[in-house]
Amino acid sequence: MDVLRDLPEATVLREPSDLEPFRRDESHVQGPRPLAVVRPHGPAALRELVRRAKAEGFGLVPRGAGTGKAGGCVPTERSVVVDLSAWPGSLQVSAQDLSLQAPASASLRDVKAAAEAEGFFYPPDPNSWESCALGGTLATNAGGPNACKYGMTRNWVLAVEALLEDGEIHTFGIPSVKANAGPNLTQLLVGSEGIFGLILGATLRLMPKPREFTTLLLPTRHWADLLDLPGRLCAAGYLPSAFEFFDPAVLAELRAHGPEAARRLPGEALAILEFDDRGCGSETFLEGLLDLLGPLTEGLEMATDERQRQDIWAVRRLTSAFLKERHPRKVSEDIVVPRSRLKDFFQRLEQLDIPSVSYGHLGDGNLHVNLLAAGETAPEELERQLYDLFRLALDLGGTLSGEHGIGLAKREAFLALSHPGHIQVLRALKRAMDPCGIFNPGKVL
Ligand code: 2HG
Ligand code: ZN
Repeated sequence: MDVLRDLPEATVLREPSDLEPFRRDESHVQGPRPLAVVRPHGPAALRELVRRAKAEGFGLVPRGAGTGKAGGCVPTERSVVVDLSAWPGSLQVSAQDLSLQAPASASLRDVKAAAEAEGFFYPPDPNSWESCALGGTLATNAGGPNACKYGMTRNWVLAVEALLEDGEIHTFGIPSVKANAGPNLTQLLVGSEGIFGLILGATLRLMPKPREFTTLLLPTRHWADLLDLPGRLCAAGYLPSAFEFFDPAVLAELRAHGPEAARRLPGEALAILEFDDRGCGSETFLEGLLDLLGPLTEGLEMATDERQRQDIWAVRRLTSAFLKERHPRKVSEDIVVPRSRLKDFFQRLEQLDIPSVSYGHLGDGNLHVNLLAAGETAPEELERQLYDLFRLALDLGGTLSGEHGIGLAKREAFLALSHPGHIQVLRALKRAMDPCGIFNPGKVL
C-alpha cells in the first residue's frame, strides 16, 4: 500500500534509484532505503504527513542539504525522508531589529550573503557553509571556526517555526534578544536534531559586520607549544574570532599531497589565528599580541590584504574533504575539551592506543580527531578506540561532540557514556513532545 498516495502540496520520490542518495549524509554511516522522499511545498503536506505517520507507524526524517556529519538525516527502518529543500519562504532582513528571517530551505551561503548585503554579519560558519541548508544548521546547532568568539548557531537564533506532533506549524520566540516569558522552547528545538519536531524556518540575530581583520599563519617547530596558546590568549583578554590548527601529521599530508597552496605551508604544526575586533590592526593591539606569542612569532606570516586572508582560509576549508578523499573510510570525530586542558588531552591521547591525526578548532577546544585507518580496523577495536577517545574527553571535563551532533553515528556512545539523569530527562521530553515517536526515530536517544 502506498502510504503517501495523493499527498497534497508535495513532490514524492519513490523510485529506488531516486531514493538511494538519501541513505547517506557526509558521515561514515549509511541507513536503509527510505520508504519515500517527500518534498513538502506547503502546510497541508506536513499536516497529512504527521497524520499518516501516526496512523501507519512510519518515521519522519528531516533533511536539508545532506551535509551533516553524524547521520542525523540518514533514514532508519520504515521512515520517510522529509526533504525540506523546496519549503517556501524568502529571506528578509530587518535592519532595525538586527534580524533576518529565512526558511529552512535557504542555503547558509545565501543567508550570510543577505546579511552582508545590508552591512550585517551572521557569524555561524560550519565548514559546509557554501553548500549546507540553514535548516540543517538549526537542527544540528552547527559550529565552525567563528564559534571561538561568537558561539554556536543557537546563539544567533531568536525564533523558530517548527512542525510539532499535532501536525501544525508553531512559532517560538520573537525578533528580540530579550524574551523571557517562560522557559525557552526556541532553544529546546535548536540542536534537537529533529527528534522533537521539524524546524521549518527561523528568525536569526545579526550584528554589524566586522570591518577589520588580523589573520595570522603561525607555524611552530614544536607542536606542543601551540597547545597552551588559546588559554593564554583568552586569559590576557585576546579572544580570537577563530583559532584553527593542523597537527604535524595532517600538515605533512597536506604538504605532500594537497593542492598547490597547501604545499607551501610552513612549520611542523600550524595554527591559523584571526581577530576581528575594531582596532585589531593597530600597533598597540599587535604589539600586545606579539608579546604574548613570544618565541612563536618566529616564522609568523600575516595576511596583508583580503586575498591573502582568503588564501589562508582556503587551505583550512578544504582539509576535511581532502582527508576524506585520501581516506574514504576514515572516521572523523569532533570531541571537545576545555581549552585549559588541551595540553593534557594530547599528552594522554599519546598514551592511548588510538592511531589518529587531528586538526580543527583549537581556540574553543573542539578537535577533529580523525581515525584514518577506521575502515581497515576490526569493528570491536574501532569501538574500543572511539570509546577511549570519548572517555578521555569526558574525563577532562569535555564532551563527545562539539558541533556535529549525535545523530546515528554517536548514538550508542552518547547513551552509554552520558549521565543517566541526562538521558532520563531527554527521554521524558521526547515522550511529551513526540508521544508516537514519529520524529527522526532512532536518532540521539
Ligand atoms: C571542519 O571543521 C568540519 O572542517 C568538518 O567540521 C570536520 O570532516 C570533519 O570531521
Ligand atoms: Zn569543524
